[in-house]
Amino acid sequence: MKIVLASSNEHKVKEINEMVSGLGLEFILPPSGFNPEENGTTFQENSLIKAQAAWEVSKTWSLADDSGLCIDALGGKPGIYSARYAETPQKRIKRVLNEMKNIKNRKAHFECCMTLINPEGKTEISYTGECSGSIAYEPAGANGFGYDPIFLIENGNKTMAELSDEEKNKISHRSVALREILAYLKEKHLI
Ligand code: ITT
Repeated sequence: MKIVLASSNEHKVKEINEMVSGLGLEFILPPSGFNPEENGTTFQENSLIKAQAAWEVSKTWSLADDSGLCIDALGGKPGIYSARYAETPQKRIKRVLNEMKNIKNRKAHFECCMTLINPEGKTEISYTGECSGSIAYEPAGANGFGYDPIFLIENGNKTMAELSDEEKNKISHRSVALREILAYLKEKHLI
């Protein structure tokens, strides 16, 4: 089964394809013309906007991933603005560390809302996965992407960027959401 992945983030595409290897599923990039305006106010709204945009240009199964880092002490920020919090990933990390300077409550979580649309254009399932942790005082590790170097995993003293791909894919917000999508597809005998 082929599913269009409504994303232009190569890291997401890589992680998702790693997680479905051997399942007879193939995620393909959207055809040209895919350029959604992410003007929703929640992960779920943006996820739906992206899935619908991918469906518009492909008219086939489409899956979107809208995700981000939510920090308790910052009232949930950067949240849906995670990808736009500063110009580059390094600058985004710097901004977060700066805003968290002198803040003791480091609690945070990653969120990922996946939305699956069928070839008729109807939403089949939308599910949000979370991964809890906290914000480190300085970056560590070189794996993963985005905010991984400053996200300390729960019950561990490692950042997400110090985990192997396999370790990250076992606990990530993305894997929690994807497992639900895969369970749904299996239940419907689609995979
Ligand atoms: P698409 O919309 O094309 O999928 P995007 O990167 O703009 O790509 P989002 O709007 O969903 O995607 O923003 C996600 C941002 O949240 C991403 O750019 C990272 O900064 C952050 N993020 C999401 N998942 C992450 C992860 O697993 N590790 C680290 N940072 C993550």
